[in-house]
Amino acid sequence: TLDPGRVLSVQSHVVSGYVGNRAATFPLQTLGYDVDVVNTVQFSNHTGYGYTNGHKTTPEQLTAIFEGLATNGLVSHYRVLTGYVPGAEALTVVAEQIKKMKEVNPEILYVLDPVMGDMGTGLYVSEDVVPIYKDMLRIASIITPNQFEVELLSGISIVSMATLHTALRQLHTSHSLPHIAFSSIPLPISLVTKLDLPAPPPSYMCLLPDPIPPWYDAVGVGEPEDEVLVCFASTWENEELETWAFALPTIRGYFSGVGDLFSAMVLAHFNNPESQSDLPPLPHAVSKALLTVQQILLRTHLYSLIQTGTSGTATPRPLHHSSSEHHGSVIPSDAELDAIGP
Ligand code: PXL
Repeated sequence: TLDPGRVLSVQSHVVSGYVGNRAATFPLQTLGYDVDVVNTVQFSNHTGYGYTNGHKTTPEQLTAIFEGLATNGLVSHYRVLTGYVPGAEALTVVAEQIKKMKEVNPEILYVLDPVMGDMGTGLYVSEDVVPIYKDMLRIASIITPNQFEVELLSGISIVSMATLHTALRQLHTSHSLPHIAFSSIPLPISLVTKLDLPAPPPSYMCLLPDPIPPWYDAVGVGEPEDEVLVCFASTWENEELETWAFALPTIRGYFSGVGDLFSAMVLAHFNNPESQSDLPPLPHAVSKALLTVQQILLRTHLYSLIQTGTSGTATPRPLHHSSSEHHGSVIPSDAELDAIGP
């Protein structure tokens, strides 16, 4: 039998910084989950630094870990999450493990984050993982790709709302994939409110605070008039597609591990009896996840402003620390931050 409070998280470990399991584990624990952590790599730091040292967990080592868990009867996770797996052979071992778990318990909730790269950075895993991820789509309950990953998986380049819609529909229909949470794409707000999508149009949810706090622009949160991030969630059920769009303020900073935190929070809030609402399961989980991510990013951004003066760059750390005076007067209080939300 499955334990609804247990999570199996298969992602990277970095010694310094917070991506992969280092971004997912603690937030999941604060929500009460018992998190079993398999590290696919142990790196000094994330790959965005340009230089990374450390090692990848070999396919044999991953097989041994899964075997040990199974032999001791320790595989009863209802929630399973996979993220950064840099090589095809290792990913095949992970896929086989999840297939085995699903054969025994088909109701397992499997959130697949096909971590492969980003629009700015390009591919940061071996390219032979792409066909394996395509094959894994049929065992996933929810996938949490970014634009780069949707394009790789669907083979469709996203240049308009119509092509985005076609790509999402293709991923759902050709792999019987129930849910996609497409982590955000920057769009002007004017576009979002009259989304030119083919039918059915998405339900639109605005996660921008109203009114916009006076300190927003001063600390580097984009004015919603010109820049918002839009996240799309879609559910394919009874041969029908339902879509939701969420608008969020852009924070002008450089962050890593945001997608990893997002996928963990979607996993945590989907079909969680302690976290229910009137919304269907996917938009409920996505809105909860987005609000958590937004709060953490805002606090990280403000912390970085206080540490570094004006750069607002979370990582990699600047070499020179300057004074925090410049922003001192506009940094909002915890109470002001807590008040943010739709
Ligand atoms: O955030 C995705 C991610 C996970 N793990 C490692 C990474 C990255 C992105 O750069 O380098 C090791």
